[in-house]
Amino acid sequence: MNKIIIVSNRLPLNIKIEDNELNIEPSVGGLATGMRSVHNAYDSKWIGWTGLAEDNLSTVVKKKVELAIDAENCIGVPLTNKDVDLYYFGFSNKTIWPLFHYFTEFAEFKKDHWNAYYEVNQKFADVITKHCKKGDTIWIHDYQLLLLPKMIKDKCPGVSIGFFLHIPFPSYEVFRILPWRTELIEGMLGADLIGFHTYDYERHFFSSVRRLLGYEINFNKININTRIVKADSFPMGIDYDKFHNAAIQHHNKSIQDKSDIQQQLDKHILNTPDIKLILSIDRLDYTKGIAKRLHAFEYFLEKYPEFQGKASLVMLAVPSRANVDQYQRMKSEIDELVGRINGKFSTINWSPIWYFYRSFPFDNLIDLYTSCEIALLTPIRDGMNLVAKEFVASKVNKKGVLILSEMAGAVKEMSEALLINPQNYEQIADTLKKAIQMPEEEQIERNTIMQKRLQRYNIDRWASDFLNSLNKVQEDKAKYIAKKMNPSIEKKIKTNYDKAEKRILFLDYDGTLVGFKDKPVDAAPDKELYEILDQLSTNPRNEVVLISGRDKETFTKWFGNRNYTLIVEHGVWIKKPDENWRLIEQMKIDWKENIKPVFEFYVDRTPGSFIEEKNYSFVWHYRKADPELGNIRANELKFDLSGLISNHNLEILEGNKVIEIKNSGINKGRAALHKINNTHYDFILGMGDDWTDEYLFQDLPAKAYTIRVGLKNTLAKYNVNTPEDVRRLLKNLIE
Ligand code: GDG
Repeated sequence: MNKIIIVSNRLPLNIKIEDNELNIEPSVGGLATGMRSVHNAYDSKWIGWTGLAEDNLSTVVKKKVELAIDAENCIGVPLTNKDVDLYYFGFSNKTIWPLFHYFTEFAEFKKDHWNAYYEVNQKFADVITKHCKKGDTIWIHDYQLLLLPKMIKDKCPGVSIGFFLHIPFPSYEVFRILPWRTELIEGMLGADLIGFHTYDYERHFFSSVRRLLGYEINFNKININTRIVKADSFPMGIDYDKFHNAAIQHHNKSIQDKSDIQQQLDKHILNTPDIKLILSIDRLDYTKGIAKRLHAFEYFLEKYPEFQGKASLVMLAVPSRANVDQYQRMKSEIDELVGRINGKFSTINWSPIWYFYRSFPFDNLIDLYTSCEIALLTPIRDGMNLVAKEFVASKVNKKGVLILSEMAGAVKEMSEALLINPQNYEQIADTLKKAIQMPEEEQIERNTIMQKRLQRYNIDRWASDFLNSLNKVQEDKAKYIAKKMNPSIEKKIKTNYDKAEKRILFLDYDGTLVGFKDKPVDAAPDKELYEILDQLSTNPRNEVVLISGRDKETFTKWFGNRNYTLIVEHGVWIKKPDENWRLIEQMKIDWKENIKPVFEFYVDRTPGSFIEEKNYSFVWHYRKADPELGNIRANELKFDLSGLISNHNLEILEGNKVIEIKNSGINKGRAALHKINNTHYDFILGMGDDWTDEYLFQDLPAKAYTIRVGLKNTLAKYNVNTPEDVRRLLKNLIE
């Protein structure tokens, strides 16, 4: 049976060894909690590091660990202390983490860190490929394993791979700083589906793919030679019921069942009934904006002194990555700030900040979520921020106010929160005042909307959406595979070709007989191509028709003296062997003088682009322009042209990095029909690579063999991958 393999840097377990005995507990944190439900719901294995370095374990303990995690359906990837130091604390947390969160000044670029990152990704790949088989689904998580999808795909092309990035994907201008940027992107593209929390991260990713690798992107699908990779946004949800129900139970607890923390909180609230508790919970990380939050809170108390003694910040900072320098420095800075602010404002009865530097058990987390009326979450950058969602889910009576940084991915789904810029102390101070004074009806109104959304798009929905989307990619692939040329179809075509008395072959040129070049003039026919076409056309039973969007001058130069029929400008002109060019249909060209300046305007504004003028059309080429700008300008040009062409019987064609305008009703299908009209052919072949060839596939008689080059949705009966495949197929016919 096919299974799901979940892969993350760490297994979702905390393993402690005391006196050679193991103590295993489920670990906390967004990814672990979120994926646990997938792990339980499907027949799945979870592969990751145990958190125990190999060099610290005796053989006996290693075996014990292996057995214990096997009971949890987990498989360990053995890592040494050195691996963890260079790959995890090094490349993952000193290079990728800061850079992807726009802390470029913290990013280090060390070759030995990179080497270790590569090697550890390879170690993961080795364990996974040992345990997976064709048809399995592998879901890889996060920034520590960006190279892994490709490593697995190269070795096991038959598995379906999903990758989810839990942190932001930065803008190209930041991503390009990385010396190993191409390797990382190529690594990710080994996946069949790549998921991000938000559309912004997705679009940054596309921009890097376009600029670094030049792959064509159609909506959210990337065409990579013989593969299609899809990227999409899946905002991660929470286990809503778990938080909501825990909060309900919490309210029903008797005094003696309450935790120490809760009793202290209750006492404090009882002594100072109008106190407002403001909560923040984060890993102690520079991306979370903890120091800025403290400065802003200090500023709030100064700007609105009436709240001194009436508002306290309850701040839980969970220790994280304490081996990394920046985290140590930040910890000292925060300790000092808390001390200074408390020293400055505290009274006998009131401290402005209650600071906890540790991890709390889940029940205490609920104590905090339910007791604090306001949450102040101010990340400088945050992939999503689950704490914001958990706080809102825990508000059973719907009262409470969430203040959330606009730099967190979660804002996209939580626009009813009070949004702030974490750098703007003025705004944070004013927003705190607004939150404290917000009428209850307004709180209920805002939280009701957010709760509904969080309940609907919860963690299970997130996981199933991702997995369904991954399945869909596989189904699409299956459709292509069904059309893919194979030896038995080739044999059938060859047999029918051999039997036929009168044959006609319609062959598109660019992208079909030759590959694309930066400049169209560089795509001239080579010796091999002439040989193939000449041999085909000297057979008296054959008629070879080159059918292209090219102009007649170029085709005259290349093929004017050959024994082929030429159809150019998408079906405007035809030239039979030894005859002159003639128009297939009469057309007007008086529109050209009005349209030309529009094209010239776009050439001036888009470096690298140029115009090709044909007798009955203009083509704007932007293959050599900046890919992002090219796409934007192409859309603008289409828009401008569509406003101009009404009543002129013109149409706009969008080809591969080209926009063309020409008389309408003229296309390759119509031209091909014109050619075969009234003649009986018992073998018809049509080959092309872009959507202008779809007219040909559509209009040729049903018995024709139609073949599209490249993995695209097509009306053609079959798909081949490249122009090399086309040539091989033609050579096979000649033999
Ligand atoms: C990364 C991305 C993205 C926290 N303290 C305690 C505790 N927690 C739990 C919270 C929450 C999780 O940890 C933290 O999740 P966040 O989303 O807030 O932040 P990161 O750890 O940075 O997570 C982030 C996330 O991945 C998921 O994709 O949202 O942007 O940076 O669930 O409840 N849990 C317990 N005790 C604590 O003291 N039990």
